[in-house]
Amino acid sequence: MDINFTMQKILSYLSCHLPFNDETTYRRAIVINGALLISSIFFTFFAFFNFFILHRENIVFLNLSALLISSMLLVYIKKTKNINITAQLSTIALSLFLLLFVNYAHSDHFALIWTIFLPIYAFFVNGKKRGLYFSLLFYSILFIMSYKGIGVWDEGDWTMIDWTRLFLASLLILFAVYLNESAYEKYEKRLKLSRSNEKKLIEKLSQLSITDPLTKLYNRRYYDEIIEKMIAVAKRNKQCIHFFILDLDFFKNYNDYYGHEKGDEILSTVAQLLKKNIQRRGDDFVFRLGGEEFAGILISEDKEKAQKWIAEITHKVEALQLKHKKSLCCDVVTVSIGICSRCANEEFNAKELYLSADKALYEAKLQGRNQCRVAS
Ligand code: GH3
Ligand code: MG
Ligand code: MG
Repeated sequence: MDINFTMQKILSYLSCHLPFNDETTYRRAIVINGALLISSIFFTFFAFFNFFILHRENIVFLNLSALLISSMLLVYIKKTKNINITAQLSTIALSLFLLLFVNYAHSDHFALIWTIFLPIYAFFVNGKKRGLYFSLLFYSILFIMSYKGIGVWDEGDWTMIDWTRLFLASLLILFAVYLNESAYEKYEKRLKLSRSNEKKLIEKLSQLSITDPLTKLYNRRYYDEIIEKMIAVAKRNKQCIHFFILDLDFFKNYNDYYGHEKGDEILSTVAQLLKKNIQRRGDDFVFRLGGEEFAGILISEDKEKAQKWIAEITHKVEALQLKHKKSLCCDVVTVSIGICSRCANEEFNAKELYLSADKALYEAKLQGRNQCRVAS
């Protein structure tokens, strides 16, 4: 038998099959369920033992009441998965049981020893603050009760020294569990903080890994990642996908004449224009594929309208009137575009889409640049 596997099964059962994303709740669920389960078994045994062997009917009544409450709480926690309420109810039940038990048994047979379980349980399942309230309330009653028992309990054998021992030992255990819980809560807070920082960092990193640093557009990596998905979306929605590649005209000449920095500014300006005009809906994307080459994806039913909209980009870039003295086609910065539109009923894939758009772009360049060509 695989011990680890069995233990996992037991823990999963005791944790009410809660997801392991909140350690505190998970830990509390296990402790509460485990305690309720064990007490149900023990109280069944004690009830039999006290009734048939010791003939202590008073205690039997107490045992059966505890068994009933434990079982009811077990059903409650399984049904509602409300860990907080069950924690409080079970702590109250345990306090009442221990106080009644001490009241019946006094200090006979070390009966008082069982009271150490109250602070341990209360802190474990309720946390530092509520655990302290429950424990202090419990001890206030216990200490008064046991103080009143001095010279009375155990035919006068329960003395002031015994009471002082109980008092000191109880305070000591209360202090120890309080410290333990405080340390745990502090550690947990820190863990949560570092986890949330880690999450933010991962989000930032993954955002960075798909963003072009200069233009802040999506990069080629993201294009590779998303293109298949977008084709699937278009096919599923019975729509058309419009893919285009945009390339700046005579951009090498621009760099050579105006300098690389000015060239970068042009790239950013064109990128912003693209973003503003194309990436307006959730299904539209623009990318910087590399160098002075951009791409875009649009999904829509109306093929002509989409192509017209994309072709408009050439006019919009020209309208920016960014001086380009070394362009051989105009005196301002211009772009050439190749579009490939494919609809759900056609057979195509990402590679074909790209090659067709690239071919159309090549034709646009060949035809004199500053224009848009649509692949057949
Ligand atoms: P065509 O009209 O045929 O596209 O000619 P072109 O000069 O634009 O094309 P070519 O491929 O010959 O040159 C591309 C130039 O783009 C080369 C390089 O100077 C420029 N470039 C590529 N990446 C960057 C960049 O990150 N910043 C800047 N400023 N320029 C870049
Ligand atoms: Mg170019
Ligand atoms: Mg190029």
